Amino acid sequence: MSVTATFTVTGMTCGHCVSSVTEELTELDGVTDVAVELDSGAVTVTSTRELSQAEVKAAITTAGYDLVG
Ligand SMILES: [Cu+2]
Repeated sequence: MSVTATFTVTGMTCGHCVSSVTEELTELDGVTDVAVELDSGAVTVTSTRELSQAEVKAAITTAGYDLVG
């Protein structure tokens, strides 16, 4: 099973921010791919299970950014 969900992250300004967010999200159980669009803040996460908003928010907060919504 593969689930794709898109989230909006604010506060990212450069490639380093993109790597931080990608790294934290990749550490979530079941995540197989993370695609970050720096300009729009759109973060697309592909995983083998449905992720909860809470765990995604926690990962993004740990990275130092904010999840919209
Ligand atoms: Cu940065």
